[in-house]
Amino acid sequence: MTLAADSPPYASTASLPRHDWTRGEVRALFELPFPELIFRAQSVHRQNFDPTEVQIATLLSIKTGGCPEDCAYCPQSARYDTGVRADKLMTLDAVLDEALAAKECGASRFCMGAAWRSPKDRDLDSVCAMVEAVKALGLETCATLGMLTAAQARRLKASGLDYYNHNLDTSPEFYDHIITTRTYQDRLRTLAHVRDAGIHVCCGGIVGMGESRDDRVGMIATLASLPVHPESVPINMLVRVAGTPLAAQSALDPFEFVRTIAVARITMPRSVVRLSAGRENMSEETQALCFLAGANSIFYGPKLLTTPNPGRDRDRELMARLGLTPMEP
Ligand code: SAM
Ligand code: DTB
Ligand code: SF4
Repeated sequence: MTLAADSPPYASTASLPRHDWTRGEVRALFELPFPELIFRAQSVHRQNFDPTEVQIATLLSIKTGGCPEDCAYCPQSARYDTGVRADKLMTLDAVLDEALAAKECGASRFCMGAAWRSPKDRDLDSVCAMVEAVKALGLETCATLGMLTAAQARRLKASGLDYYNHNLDTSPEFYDHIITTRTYQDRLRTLAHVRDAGIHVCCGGIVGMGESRDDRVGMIATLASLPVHPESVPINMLVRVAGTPLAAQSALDPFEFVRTIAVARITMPRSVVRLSAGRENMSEETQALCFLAGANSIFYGPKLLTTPNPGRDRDRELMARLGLTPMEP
């Protein structure tokens, strides 16, 4: 949307992002009456973004399944019997075909995900070639490959990687209930390597894993206290996959999910907040509330990494009904 001269000055009234959010302050936001919270989130959103624009990102699993880690939510862990087959790394040509198709469907960002604890250097050679080729198509590039060393992050940067996704997933306190094969500190270290290499950070988490509201507070407070806020903050609703330890987890109140989005928006005002996994089982009304609460990015296309996502027709129709348009890169 082109802004007329008398349109709201989206950027000019915005205050500087804060990095000293206390848990008490974040908790107080979560506890606001719903209309007050949404109003605050909308106000911050409009000061920083055009509220009619949504970023369209596409996800491709370039290496599926067989992961040695024990993340309790994940269908790709080799420890759980989820029916996900372990595949080899895709070829460059196959990845390029998918990237081209994503571009033709209107995506501006292409995210490549691999089910690794961390990439081997030989794998990284292949991924760097993919990043270079996808970027040459004019797409923003993103990868999520697990833990990185500082040198690996620099190599990815040199190949043209724009974003690296590495989620904190939950609060430091709840983390050990969900993953035992690596620590919160490991996650923070990789994020620092990515930041130091000059790659934009995509970092968020999952809600609905049986965590308490205090854990959601702890997750958002940690993200909002990073020295630089992640440029992208994906908020995932747990996709309960049969065979994983969280398969029978009870569903989270959708309003609590919307609250999490709103609090992310308020505390990280200039970050793009992605309404990430979980849309397939979410009503269109809940998704609309997420956009009102400040979400301004989605994954577009019928598959996430291994689980279903709404079809493109459904999303195009929803965006049209809500008057939303794709954000330019
Ligand atoms: N293996 C790498 C890693 O874990 O960093 C990259 C891929 S991993 C699948 C990327 C993210 O997907 C996870 O950090 C988690 O936040 C999200 N995810 C995985 N399974 C999910 C599920 N069932 N529901 C919601 N989010 C999920
Ligand atoms: C993120 O935060 N969510 C995406 C992306 N980053 C890589 C992954 C969602 C995965 C959902 C489960 C699956 O499809 O396997
Ligand atoms: Fe492996 Fe990533 Fe899944 Fe954890 S989330 S099991 S590291 S693919």
